[in-house]
Amino acid sequence: MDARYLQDKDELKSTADKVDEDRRALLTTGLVGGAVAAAALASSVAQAQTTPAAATMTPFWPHPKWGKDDVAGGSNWITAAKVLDTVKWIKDGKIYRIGRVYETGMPKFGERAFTMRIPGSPTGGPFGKNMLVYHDEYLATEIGQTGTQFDGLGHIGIQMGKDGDKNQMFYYNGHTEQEIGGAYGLAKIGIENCKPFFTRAHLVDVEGLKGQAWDAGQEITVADVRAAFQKQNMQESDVKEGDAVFFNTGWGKLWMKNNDKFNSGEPGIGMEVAKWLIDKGVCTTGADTWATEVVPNPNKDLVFAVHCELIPKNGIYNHENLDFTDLLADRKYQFAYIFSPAPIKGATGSNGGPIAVT
Ligand code: UVW
Repeated sequence: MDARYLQDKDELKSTADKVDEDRRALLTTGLVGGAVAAAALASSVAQAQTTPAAATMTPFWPHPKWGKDDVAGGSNWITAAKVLDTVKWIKDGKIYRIGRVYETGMPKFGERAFTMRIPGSPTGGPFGKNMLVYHDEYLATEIGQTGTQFDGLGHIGIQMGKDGDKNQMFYYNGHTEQEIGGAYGLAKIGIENCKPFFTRAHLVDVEGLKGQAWDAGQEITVADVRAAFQKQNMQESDVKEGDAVFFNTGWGKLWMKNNDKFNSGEPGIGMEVAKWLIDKGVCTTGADTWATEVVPNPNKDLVFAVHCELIPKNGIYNHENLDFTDLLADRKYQFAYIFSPAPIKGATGSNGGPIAVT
């Protein structure tokens, strides 16, 4: 074996050990800053694997409503009736972008990348007597997991056996890592199976409720959700099956202003609100944060537990890094949420340009 190769492997191992140390620091002492926090967070799920909770080991499939063969999860709620019901919420015809601009300098989780290149200047041409010249771009990124990102059903699974046993890592509807994993894309439950969304959405503005942005590690409770509904003059009973519920915490104000802080943790929902969302039968949730859920979780044993509860166990999607600034300026808390995930076969999620129409 090549000596240089062995040396590289040693370097890699010591980097991995360092990431492990960072991860433990995050879980035991809470937030740490910037890149260290991002690296720590990126690998923190592994920490919870060593002592699984009993509930984690209970099979969670088949999906009670969508059945064992389903691959579309919460997007199944979007029926013709749902679309027609949603249209009733469109009153003034205003369109709001609720996604972020994608750019290299945006905050990213862990070591994820976003690199765009436009070769040549222009890339090609001139063609024909009309002398057409053109540009095209090359993009290297975790395409479904950077910027405004929509987590698909193949993004999150739960290990229920020994480390590395791919037959015991379970995803939505009990699909195993062995079945779905693949270097060139997921063999099953890729984002191409998710149907387009056109549904009623409710924005829970907990920043508005408190009069200030929330801090990392602060958990939004059901009581907070109810108080925000009341303050916003909305009824909890307005949330119907197949609707979307989003959260504004104010954390999104850090986007491109203080990326290290943005990455170092976040306020968000915990298991209590996750269960409320499941009871309501939402199709998707989302927030102005990179995970929607509270990080670090106030329960030090839990890491991205809301992801586990919503995505593999209940087929509920999660739209992260949304931007509600314009909606909030107009005090629009209920709107038609319109989003069609890019149908990239075998992808774990989607980027894209979600809109709110009022
Ligand atoms: C993980 O990938 C763990 O989180 P997110 O969905 O927030 O990117």
